[in-house]
Amino acid sequence: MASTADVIARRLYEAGCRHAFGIPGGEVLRLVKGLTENGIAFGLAKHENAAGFMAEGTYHASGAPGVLVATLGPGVANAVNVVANAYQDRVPLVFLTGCVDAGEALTFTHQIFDHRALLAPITKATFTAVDGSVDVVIDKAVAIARDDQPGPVLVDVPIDVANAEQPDTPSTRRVRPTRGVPPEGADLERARDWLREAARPLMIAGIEVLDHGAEAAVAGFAERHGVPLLTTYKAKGVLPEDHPLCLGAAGLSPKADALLLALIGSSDLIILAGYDPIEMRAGWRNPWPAGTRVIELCAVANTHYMHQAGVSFMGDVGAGLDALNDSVNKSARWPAGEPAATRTALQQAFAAEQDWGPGAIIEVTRRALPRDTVATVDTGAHRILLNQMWQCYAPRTLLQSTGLCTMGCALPLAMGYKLVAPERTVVAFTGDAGLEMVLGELATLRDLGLSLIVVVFVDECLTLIELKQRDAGYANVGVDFGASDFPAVARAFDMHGVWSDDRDSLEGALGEALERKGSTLIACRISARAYDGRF
Ligand SMILES: Cc1ncc(C[n+]2csc(CCOP(=O)(O)OP(=O)(O)O)c2C)c(N)n1
Repeated sequence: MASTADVIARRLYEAGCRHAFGIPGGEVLRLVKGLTENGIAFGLAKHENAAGFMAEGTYHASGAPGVLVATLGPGVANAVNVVANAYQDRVPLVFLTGCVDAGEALTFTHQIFDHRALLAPITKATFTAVDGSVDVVIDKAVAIARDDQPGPVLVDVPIDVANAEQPDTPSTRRVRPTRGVPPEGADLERARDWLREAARPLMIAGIEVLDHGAEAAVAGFAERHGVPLLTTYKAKGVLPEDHPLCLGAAGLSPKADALLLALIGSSDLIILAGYDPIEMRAGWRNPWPAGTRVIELCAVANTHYMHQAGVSFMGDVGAGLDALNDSVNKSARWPAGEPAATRTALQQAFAAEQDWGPGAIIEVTRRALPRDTVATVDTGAHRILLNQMWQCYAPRTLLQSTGLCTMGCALPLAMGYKLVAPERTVVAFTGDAGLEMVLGELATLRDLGLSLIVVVFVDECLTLIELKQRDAGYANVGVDFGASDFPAVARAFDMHGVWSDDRDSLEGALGEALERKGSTLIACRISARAYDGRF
């Protein structure tokens, strides 16, 4: 016999999980004890939302599902945002919660609501742990969380089940299924013909390339067939962004869209490699002229209708590209050189300010930090500019919320990643409002003893929203806020904190941060109008 908590913890451990995050309440104490006694360290956060992002950070570093723990009622309610994020951003997250027993819930109301009903629309599945079948429940939860498309699964554990002993049965774990069959038949022949005949092919890669470990297949395909590649924000770095075939990333920048959508418009074959349009603006609805040849390789059936493709293969993205590889085109692609011209135009459009501004901050930081730095970025004006300017040289080296686009993710994502990969340089970029949303987690950073670099774009404004407000001709309301002494706040949490107002001071602060044991916060003061016309 083993306790419920032990069974859950052991199955998570077998799935590669080594960290869980959350805030305990009486109803999950038994679970927390089980996790820690079975090799899964429990990280105490200040808010369940941030704890969920720490869990996501561990996933990007380890490949194992993130584990979030919250107690009943307010704990679950606090986690709604990060669960929605895991759903929209395709993050495998096992969410463990406690609840009162079904019988008790009939006559007891304090802190009680239906956790499963609350989270149903933003989870892939929800379970209530069942006495005698706890192993099946947790195995299913892990499998569903990891299956295409990855996402969050709730396991609500009633107190009497948490305290029960479970039979020590052999695992019923399902073998992870092989993804689909490679493309074949008439559609494959058609796709090969299209590739052979294409003079101006273009590939768009998205998150499913990362989910399927198809990065090398994408890079190899682009090079072999001379196909330029653009990516979503999540797939940045699938091809090193200084590679001549790489056109950078698209997502939220109208300025980048104008250049990239024009190139798409002149292409005669679009290859969608694991491209999930949940990251894209409305301008990416059917972004190519009607009749354009489009080959789609996707993990799940295209039910979003953001676009349609002439040929759509559902299955493993890498295997799909390999099947197309047979096709040989002997003539030069893009004889008029449009992709190279677009690359140059993008570089000019997103050149850094000569002296100081958000672009200069991004440029100086990219140059000062190692090539394999892992960056996280929060939501706001700074993120849009950063995605266009910050070059990634490997996948999963810029973490962010691109489906839900929530604020308050950059700091905890960086913390989770650094915990699993202490040897990597990890920098979190955040707006001042985004940081103030999760300021308490600086205490968690202190308690976890991590060495991070936090770069804050300080403009005392919700700039992205202020831009929209001004564009709409509305009065300035609810977007400006007062000055905070961020370096002093950092020092209060045992971090090193400095102001930076120019390129030299930022470069110096980053150099010192790299040498320092412990975390550094660099508060970069910029004007509230610094993003005007920038993206
Ligand atoms: C949780 C959450 N609340 C509100 C928003 C809407 N929103 C998007 S960007 C933004 C402003 C962020 O301000 P700041 O962190 O200072 O970054 P900046 O835009 O100034 O770069 C807001 C309020 C959001 N995306 N997420």
